[in-house]
Amino acid sequence: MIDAGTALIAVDLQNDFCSGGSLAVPGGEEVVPLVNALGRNFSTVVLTQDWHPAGHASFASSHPGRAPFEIVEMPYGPQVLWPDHCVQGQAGADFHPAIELSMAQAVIRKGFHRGVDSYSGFVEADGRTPTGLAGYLRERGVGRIVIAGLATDFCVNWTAQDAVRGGFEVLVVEEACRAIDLDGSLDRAWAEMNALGVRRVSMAEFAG
Ligand code: VGL
Ligand code: ZN
Repeated sequence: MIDAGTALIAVDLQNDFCSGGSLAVPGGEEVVPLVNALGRNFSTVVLTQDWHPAGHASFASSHPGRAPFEIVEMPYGPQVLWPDHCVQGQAGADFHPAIELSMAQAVIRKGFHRGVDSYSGFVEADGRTPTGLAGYLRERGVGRIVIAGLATDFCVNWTAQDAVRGGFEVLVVEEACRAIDLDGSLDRAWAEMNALGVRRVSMAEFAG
């Protein structure tokens, strides 16, 4: 068992990011058994859940004349437009049925403000609205965070970066993540995480 000062954060393991979902990440469901295996070795496990209201600003359908994967300028910076996904209360927003939910002690929902996206589990895309996750972890004595899930180049990347900025030591388990990879975003994500001191690790470090 890994000490309680190290938390596993499993990012956005939801139906819409798996095969058949509206924003399917290639191979997304393949990480589910890996995350389950990790989770069994951690005493502190948190799940994040992308949780958008209908008509969310990150949906291309909310921007007349725009198509998914185009980029628009929002008050807080550039925003990739996505197909409608992870709409509150719909099946696409549910966790993948094979995730062992019993291992998770908290679910952090994000992206619920209509006008602001939140790839990060810590801070919304405006760069200043916290979700409360840092305080939750700190109060529980967590100093080290291990991240797995979807998608490597968006929600995993932003969560990892904000975790470093929040003062945590951060490790990302590469095989337990899958990427969207838009125009080189996966390589950029690893470069950004690397520059901040995020450690890229393999399953063998945490699940035997
Ligand atoms: C995500 C795009 C939009 C993710 C969430 O989980 O990486 N990507 N919303
Ligand atoms: Zn989203």
